[in-house]
Amino acid sequence: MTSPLPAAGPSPFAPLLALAGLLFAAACAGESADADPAPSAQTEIPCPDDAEGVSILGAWVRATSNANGMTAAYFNVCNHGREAIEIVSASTPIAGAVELHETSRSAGGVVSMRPISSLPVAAGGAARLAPGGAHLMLMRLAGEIAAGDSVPLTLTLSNGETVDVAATAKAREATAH
Ligand SMILES: [Cu+2]
Repeated sequence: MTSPLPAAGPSPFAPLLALAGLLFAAACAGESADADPAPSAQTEIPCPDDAEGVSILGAWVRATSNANGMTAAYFNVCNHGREAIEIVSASTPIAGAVELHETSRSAGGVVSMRPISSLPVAAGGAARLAPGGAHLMLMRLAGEIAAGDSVPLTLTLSNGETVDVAATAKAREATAH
């Protein structure tokens, strides 16, 4: 996939905002193209027994050379508490905005993606953010994200607490186009 942005130098925000719809569509297509065709075989999430509160496991961000563009972040969430919680927002210093998104595939195989207001995690339960499903969409990136980079994420929970996690950037795997 190539950048939808024109090959220009630093540009003001106005053209970027005008392109926001296009960028969104491109990011959605890129996200869904990596959808795992059979994720149901690995739905078990190994949560640590000795943890408290909320723990975040295996956080990673898809590396991208598209500065000013978008990418997605994924992780597993374990809720060790006795109360259900929701992830209600997220932020990172390297992106202008972060949204919670859900990718779904219709019975006819049509993949679509939409913002969701929160991501619930049951008491004693877990949730998985993974390609083809829920993810964080990092938008208006401050620059490129190279494989191996560490991306700091701050998650805000419905109880007002925040959780900091470092996500490791990984290259897009086996992409031919
Ligand atoms: Cu998305």
